[in-house]
Amino acid sequence: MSIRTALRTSGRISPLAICAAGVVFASATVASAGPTATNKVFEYNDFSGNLSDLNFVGTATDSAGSVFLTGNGRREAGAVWYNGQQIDVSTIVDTTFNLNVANLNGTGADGFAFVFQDESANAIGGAGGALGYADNPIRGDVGITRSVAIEFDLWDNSINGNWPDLADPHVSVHTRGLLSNSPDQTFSLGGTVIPINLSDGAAHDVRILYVPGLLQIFVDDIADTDTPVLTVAGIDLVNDLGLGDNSLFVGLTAATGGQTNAQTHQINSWSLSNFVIPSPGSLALGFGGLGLLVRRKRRA
Ligand SMILES: [Ca+2]
Ligand SMILES: [Ca+2]
Repeated sequence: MSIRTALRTSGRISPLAICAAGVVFASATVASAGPTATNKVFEYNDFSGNLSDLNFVGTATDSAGSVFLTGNGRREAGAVWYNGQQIDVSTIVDTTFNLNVANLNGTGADGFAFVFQDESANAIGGAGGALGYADNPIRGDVGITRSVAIEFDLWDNSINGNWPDLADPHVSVHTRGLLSNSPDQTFSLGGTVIPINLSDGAAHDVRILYVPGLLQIFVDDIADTDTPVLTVAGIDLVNDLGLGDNSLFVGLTAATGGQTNAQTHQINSWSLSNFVIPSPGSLALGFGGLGLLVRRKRRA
């Protein structure tokens, strides 16, 4: 698809237009300025093949072509990290995964998260409402340091009096910068209750799109022209996490709690691409700025 077509088919500047622009930049305009094309870092259509680039931590394991971050036992916490390389977060990062949350013994708890972190490829946070990425002050578990977590929280811990939380289900972006992460809503950069029952046992698609300065989260409707369930502006992973090398581990975490309503968290597929923005000055731009960049390149 050409940039012109990509722009015409969307009422706004879409990620597709940005990706299309990247192909053009790479092939025609900035061949001497370094890599600019969309780069598929990894793609697991299922988890039946070579998994040597994945680190399984805690209760996470692979079975029958899927990754199970937790079983449906109590107080489980699991994580899977891509360990083939750290991801360059000075670029656009576009990741998609498919999962089922099932085997509920009750109404379901606790949820899962996609996590950027600079701690280690063996990092794990607390169980229960800590979702495998965060502190759990009730249990004394310590969360993952230097991390930003996009949580998909399926249990409202405020009703237990644990910590401030949103109604379930909700999506929320959490960080404490260099300190261990926290599930407390006080440390959310943005969150919203979503009208999608992620605990229904069915497969759901999740897409996370990070442009330095802007984070967008899509659930089920994940096409470029779809509306994200949550957009958080003003987030810059390199600066917010004090990175020296612009790169982070990425992974998925999940947890169950002490109640009888534990659930499995089953990942069926996962892919990640990045796209290097060609202009050093464009790193702070959102989609509007990138759109200007696209149009400028078209005229050039
Ligand atoms: Ca919660
Ligand atoms: Ca929460």
